[in-house]
Amino acid sequence: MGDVIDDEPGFVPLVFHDMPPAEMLERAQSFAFHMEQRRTTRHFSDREVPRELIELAVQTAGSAPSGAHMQPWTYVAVANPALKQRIREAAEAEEKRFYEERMPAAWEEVLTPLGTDYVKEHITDAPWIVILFRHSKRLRSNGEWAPTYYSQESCGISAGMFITAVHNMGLVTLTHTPSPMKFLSDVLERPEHETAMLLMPVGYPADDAKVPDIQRKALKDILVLKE
Ligand code: IYR
Repeated sequence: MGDVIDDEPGFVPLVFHDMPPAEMLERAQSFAFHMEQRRTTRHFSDREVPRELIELAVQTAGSAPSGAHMQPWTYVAVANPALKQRIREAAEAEEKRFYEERMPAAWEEVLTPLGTDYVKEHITDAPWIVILFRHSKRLRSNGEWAPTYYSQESCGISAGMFITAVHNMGLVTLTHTPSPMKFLSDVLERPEHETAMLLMPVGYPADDAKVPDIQRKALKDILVLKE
């Protein structure tokens, strides 16, 4: 069996660590418990975070699976205060219009309990903001543009891994979606085939950080078993 794979160009043996069942269960339980503690907060401290931690979170995000292995993502990590200020001002201008003019009633009714508004202090408070750009196209080696595949799904998975990595290293983040986001391409000088998808401040929570008093769905409400 191994011989067949070894002989196939472009393939290498899978590195897989078979774990004892008791260890599997122990790891699954402790990881689930750890992830259950994750919360999204809008209240960040300005306490510094070393660049290496941000690099490791993006490295983790970059290990995500992606459609046709296109890896259709670029993470832009911003610590520069002047740049964060410009991004905050542009985001707040867009958000003000959304909150005061464009938000439909059905949207407002589910957003109000989360306590969001157009003021985005997290963009300047957090030591880092990380913007995920999705690649909608790729340049082929013959110079022609071609589509990427399942880039929304791929970037969604990658962002989830980024959020998990940030929680695992003892920091907090927020999935902020300024709308519309085109200004991020301009301010951060990204090429036309990259589209901003998420803005994630990363840092320590503020001393008085608050989170909405909300519950997660129970396992029985999100899992359907057919055994
Ligand atoms: N983009 C806005 C509005 C907003 C929308 C959803 I859906 C949220 O879960 C939270 C906020 C903002 O970032 O404030």
